[in-house]
Amino acid sequence: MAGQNSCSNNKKSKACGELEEFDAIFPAIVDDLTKTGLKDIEISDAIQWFKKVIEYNVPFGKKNRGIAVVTSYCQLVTNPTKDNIRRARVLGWCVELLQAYFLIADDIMDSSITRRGQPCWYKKPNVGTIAINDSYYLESSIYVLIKKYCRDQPYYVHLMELFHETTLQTVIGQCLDLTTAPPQGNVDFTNFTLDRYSAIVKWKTAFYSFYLPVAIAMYMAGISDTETHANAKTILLQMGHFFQVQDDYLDCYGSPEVIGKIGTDIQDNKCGWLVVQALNRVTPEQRQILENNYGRDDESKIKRVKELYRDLNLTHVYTEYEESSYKELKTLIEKCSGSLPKEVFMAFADKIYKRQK
Ligand code: DMA
Ligand code: MG
Ligand code: MG
Ligand code: MG
Repeated sequence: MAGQNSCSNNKKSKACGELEEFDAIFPAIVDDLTKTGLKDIEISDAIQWFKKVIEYNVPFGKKNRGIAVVTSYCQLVTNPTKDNIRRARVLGWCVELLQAYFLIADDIMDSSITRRGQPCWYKKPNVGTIAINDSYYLESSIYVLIKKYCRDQPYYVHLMELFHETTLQTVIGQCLDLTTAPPQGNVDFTNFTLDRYSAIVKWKTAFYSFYLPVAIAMYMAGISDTETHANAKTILLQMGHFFQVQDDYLDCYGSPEVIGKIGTDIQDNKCGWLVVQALNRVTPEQRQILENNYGRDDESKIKRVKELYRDLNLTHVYTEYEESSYKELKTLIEKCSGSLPKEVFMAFADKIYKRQK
């Protein structure tokens, strides 16, 4: 029976999905983070503000990352206790807090308009640059929760180090992403290589979106040896690469109503998957067209880039890539799972393969 003391990771309990159980503890998380501060008149105005920050920015995503902590944990441990399942859910929300922290900042840096079907937080009239401080708040709140729920656990230090290291990795990735995309009009494709692309997506996306949730579950389950972690990382980083290729594809071809955000990669001059593929296929004339039109916030220039993508048949290139990379991923799972159940990886892979959002 799925309920407070079980997680819905197996086929039998699929009807009552983990998502509902996961969402059900969100109000308690908000309480944990705000209850004491709201009673302190000196800071209660700030905490009231932060309550809005959490409620606007944290709960409305797909929550694949947060839920992966819980489902992975339940696949690694037989008969998990009610308390440990709750811990896994709390740590899942910690991953969602980390994600919300990065997204608030990412939307400012990428000049995005919408996120998860609503205006980006910094775009709200009464928010603006206060969003920068709000992002720091969300990051800090992760450690409040880890301390409250896991301080007495043997894996506490592993968790602290893991969150700190993963944050640094993501910050490094965002730096690569942003500095490879010089500001408007300075188009220079010399760094737009597949190697640079792979580095950007590994650091900005794969560590925090794929390795982090599974690594948390592994530490909770008492699995901390470097070899098992290295093997899991190999699989999960490849999955993360695939996921960011999808994100880049959807930035151009996804519909905003479905993906909840309006793409900005072309005008932001990003070293995304589509432009790297295009550069590998262009004639010298087409390269000139790209140089004249990429990286400018101008509707007609964006349209010209998209026409070039169409001439190069990039949607077909993507479909082929999606098929072949899924096969490669399955082979890698067979090869590298070691002592870990393959289901941990397959369940995650099947959630993202052929996604529309
Ligand atoms: C996202 O890259 C990376 C982080 C760390 C948020 P992105 O800018 O392509 O993401 P999105 O398309 O969601 O803005
Ligand atoms: Mg972005
Ligand atoms: Mg970005
Ligand atoms: Mg994107």
